[in-house]
Amino acid sequence: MNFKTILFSVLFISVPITISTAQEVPILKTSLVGNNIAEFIPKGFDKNKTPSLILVSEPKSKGKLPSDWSLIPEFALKNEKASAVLHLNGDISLYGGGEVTGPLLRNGQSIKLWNTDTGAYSVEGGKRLYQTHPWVMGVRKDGSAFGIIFDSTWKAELITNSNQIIYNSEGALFRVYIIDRKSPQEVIKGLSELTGTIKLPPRWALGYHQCRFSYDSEKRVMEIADNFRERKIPCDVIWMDIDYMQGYRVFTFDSIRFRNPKTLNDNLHKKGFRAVYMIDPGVKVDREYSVYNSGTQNDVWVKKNNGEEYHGKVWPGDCAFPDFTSPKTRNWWGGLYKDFLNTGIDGVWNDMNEPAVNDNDFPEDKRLGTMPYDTPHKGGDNLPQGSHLLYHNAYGRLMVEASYNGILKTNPDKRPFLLTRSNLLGGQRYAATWTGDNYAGWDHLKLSVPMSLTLGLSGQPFNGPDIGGFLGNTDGDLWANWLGFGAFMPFARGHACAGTNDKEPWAYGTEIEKSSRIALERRYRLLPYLYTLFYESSQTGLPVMAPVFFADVQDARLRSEEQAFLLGENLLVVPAFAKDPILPSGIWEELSLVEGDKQDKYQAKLSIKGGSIIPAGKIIQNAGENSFDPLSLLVCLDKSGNAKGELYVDSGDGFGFQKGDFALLTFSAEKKKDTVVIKTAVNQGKRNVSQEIKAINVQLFLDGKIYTAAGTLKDGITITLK
Ligand code: NBV
Repeated sequence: MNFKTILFSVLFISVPITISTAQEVPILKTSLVGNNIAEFIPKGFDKNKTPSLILVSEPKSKGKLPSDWSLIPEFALKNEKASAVLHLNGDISLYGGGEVTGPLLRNGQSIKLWNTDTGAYSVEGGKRLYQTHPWVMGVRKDGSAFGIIFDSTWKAELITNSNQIIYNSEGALFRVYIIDRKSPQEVIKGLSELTGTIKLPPRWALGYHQCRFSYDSEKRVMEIADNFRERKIPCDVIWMDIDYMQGYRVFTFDSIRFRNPKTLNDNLHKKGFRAVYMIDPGVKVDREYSVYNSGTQNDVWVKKNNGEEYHGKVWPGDCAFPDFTSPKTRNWWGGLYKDFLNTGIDGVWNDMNEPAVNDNDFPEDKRLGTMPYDTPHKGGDNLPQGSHLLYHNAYGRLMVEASYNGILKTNPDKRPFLLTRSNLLGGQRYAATWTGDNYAGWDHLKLSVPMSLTLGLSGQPFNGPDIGGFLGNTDGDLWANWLGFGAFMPFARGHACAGTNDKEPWAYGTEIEKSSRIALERRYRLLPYLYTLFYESSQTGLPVMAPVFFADVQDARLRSEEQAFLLGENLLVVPAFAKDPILPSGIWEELSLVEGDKQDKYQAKLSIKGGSIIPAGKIIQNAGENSFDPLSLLVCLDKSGNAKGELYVDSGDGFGFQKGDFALLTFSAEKKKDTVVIKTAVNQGKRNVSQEIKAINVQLFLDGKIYTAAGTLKDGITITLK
């Protein structure tokens, strides 16, 4: 600590004022821990004060930092609070920070890293949300880029000014990792080398999800499901929000309204739906309740400094909270999923895991909305004992680790699908996410694009907003506009808060229902492409939904475009609301995927990139139906008359793909005089797809015209351009 005490004389009174200045902390060790990834360890860093919950594993030194390495953090301590600064030179576009409101381009922005239940994004002007991503990416003028991880979970703020990046924490010294590579895409790959990637989701999770707080009886759930099928609106998942529980007790079912969860789930399955149920961390303090009693017996609860159980109010009233820092607690929590999932539940939704605590009965200046900062957490294995100030930002992340492992243990042959509201950088390894409680307004509709893009640029590709807006009533116009592009976001779910109007695709009359059907049919046609993108993302960490500047990282015009976005590299999505979006140059041909889509004012405009082949399927009602009957190849040639694309195929669930039961097909097109020849090859994998993919239809988009041809995988296809 470095205190300067100044005696301040005001009139005749001497007032001692203590001013503390930050003390610089030298760097103890630097090394390369990957391809152009540097590690910086400040002197005095102690893993027992700042453990890493972000990195996938402990980095190993791979040699010395090159002498011309330019980005070096400066560490400091002030009143035992550690910070780091990076000085930037030149014109750099900044991105990242995870779940943020405000613009995609983060120059001149700041956020607070303290996971908070922030309905309508209203806390601190939307600068503090549900998740923590101490991560910034910078893209230089020439398209080369760097990324910085501040490897800490302590309460913090992150300031991204054009000339310096500042990370001020309220805790001990931490390590910094800097990736410096030739493009933002390579930097994101570096991020995933350090923090991991998403796991390949089950194919059904890429379909449309319908949610409400809450469909509150088995009967209502089936009515919703039946409506989708009768109206022929594609949908894969119906969600059960908290009202399915018995008095909000997690892992229970209401004895009247959800009396037969097994039958309900079976009935949903018969109609091609999956069922996702909510689980919160707060466990009702109730001595008649088996989960509470079992937690007490296993000594899993967070306890106060005086050794008493910490209790906080959530939905069920007074709750105890599992101390997820302890491996024993995580294991216990994971075990609770067994009987629960055995009712046929397909996926889990972890909510309120900031953790959010309702302390509204406290005077305003005493409210924290979570546990007191000094509440201790046990730790265990490689996590030290530590305060809530250290572990708060990791609470959701540790909860989803426990949930993920429990779900996988129960159903080892299925890919877990888990959605979480709170998380931490690197937590994409366990769960997908959504952007919390937005509201039904045009500003939040527009904001949902940069929010999702920024999560994708922060290692979390599997994300999306509550389509239609959660809080407040939604009108048909807003709904259809939102779904018109939301249908192309990685996680596509409609949701609605209790007390708001019905927000299903048919709730706004026949015109909007028709537009909703078109939007979702378009998504379902693109499932083969989308699934391929998720597969690639699970390998590389690259975002599924990417900013337009990814199309040309040297084109300075594109750096702040946040209305239009890319799906993968080959599809450009321009939402109907977009006014004068800045689009990448080069060949882009407009696509039609469903009859009438181009004429419908709510649909996003979709364009295929020159040089690419997008695999598409037929319109199906759920992801379990055969998409490839026939497979469509959408082809757009580059300037030299070539195009290529990929399709990943596997069984859609389970882990057979890890043993080779998949096929990665590659397609190529080549123009020779008046013909275009399309060839396919199996590039990787042992799956025989000849039974799945029998016929192929090709649509070639060339100079505003469409040419079609049909063929088979084996024979290849030739299109005559006359
Ligand atoms: O469980 C109810 C809601 C849920 O619908 C929403 O998606 C979460 O973000 N939950 C928050 C609790 C509070 C809602 C006001």
